[in-house]
Amino acid sequence: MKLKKSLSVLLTGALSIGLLAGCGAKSESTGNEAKTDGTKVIKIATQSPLSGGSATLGEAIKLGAQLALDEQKSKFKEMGYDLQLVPYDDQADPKKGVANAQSIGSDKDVLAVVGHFNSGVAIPSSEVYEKYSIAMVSPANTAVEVTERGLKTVNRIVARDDSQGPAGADYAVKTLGAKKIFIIQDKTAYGSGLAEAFKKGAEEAGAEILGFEGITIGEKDFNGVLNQILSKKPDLVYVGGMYAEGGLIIKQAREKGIDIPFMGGDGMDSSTLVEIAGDSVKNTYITSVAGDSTKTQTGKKFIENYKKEFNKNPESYSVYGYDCMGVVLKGLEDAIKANDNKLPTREKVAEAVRGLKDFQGALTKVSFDEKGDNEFAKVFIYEFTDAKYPPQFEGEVSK
Ligand code: ABU
Repeated sequence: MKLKKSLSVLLTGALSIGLLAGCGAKSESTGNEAKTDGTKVIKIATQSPLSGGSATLGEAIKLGAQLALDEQKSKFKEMGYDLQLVPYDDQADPKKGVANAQSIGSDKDVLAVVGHFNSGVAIPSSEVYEKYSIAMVSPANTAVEVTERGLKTVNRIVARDDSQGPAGADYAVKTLGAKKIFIIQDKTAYGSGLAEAFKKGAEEAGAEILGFEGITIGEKDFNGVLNQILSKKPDLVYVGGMYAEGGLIIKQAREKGIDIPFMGGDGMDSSTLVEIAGDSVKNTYITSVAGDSTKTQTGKKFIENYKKEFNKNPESYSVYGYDCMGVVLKGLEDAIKANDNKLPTREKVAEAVRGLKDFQGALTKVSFDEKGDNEFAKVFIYEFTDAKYPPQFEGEVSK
């Protein structure tokens, strides 16, 4: 009698699940459970620094991704899926990024990741995504190694440092007329790689490199390296690093009377650079792989929606978080349609993402090559003429 009752409960349960699945998405191979309204949960993770020195841009990536996902929720609902964002804080720490990546991989509902901000975190974390066949689309990682490892799941929508470094070098030497350059770099995968690429480009353009000094993330007192600069008398200082250290270096340099131009890369493309350096930021140039959203109608609309939603101005990488989520969701939609509206596997989502052609985001156009680099990625130059953000857009300097 007890056995009969249990069987009947089991059959009724199976029947209900079957009926519910018939109303919406059909299940294929993952553990995604149908909800009571018949939809199936699909999670997209973000990984970026939400705490610590890089949190301004890490949060911007998350918020941009969140906005794109929220805008597309109803479309996926009609297809039978409940889209959910799961934000992870990688703390700009490779160990934390890898631990989070393991959690992401173990959660069968997660089908893709938007992230990271730091190349030094993306590189080890993406080894884990590859193991789980989870597509990663990066809004900000520029270190060459990110896509040079031949991983099928790893993609980025921004330019690489082997474009950004030489583009900055050309501008420094040929436009600003720098002949003697001192380079500071933060010894990370990003900072040292970018500084090396800049150095090579500057030497090829005819400049002399007077120093190539390492600093440490989190360092606050730069008197040592600034004293070297005072004695060597360069006509430009290049910083391969992030806005937290870059802002302090510029501020302390100006306090010592070093009034020559400073230049950095996209790691300094943040309002926090201006907050830290204040007026000292004037006469600073940055290359960035992030374009100016005010230059297009869709970019302007993005800024308007972002401000309305979050009550704050977007940062350089906000729109890149948004466009990365757009890329992920287009790949996901294609994979669902190609699978007769059934839930696709992670492999199929990753293949669909890599296969995207001419995806038009709010600011970026995206077609991935065989390595996962974006064929349309560009490099831009900006100048801080005043202590305000964003800096003045000078133009495109892609090489
Ligand atoms: N591209 C600047 C952000 C940091 C990074 O790539 O490590």
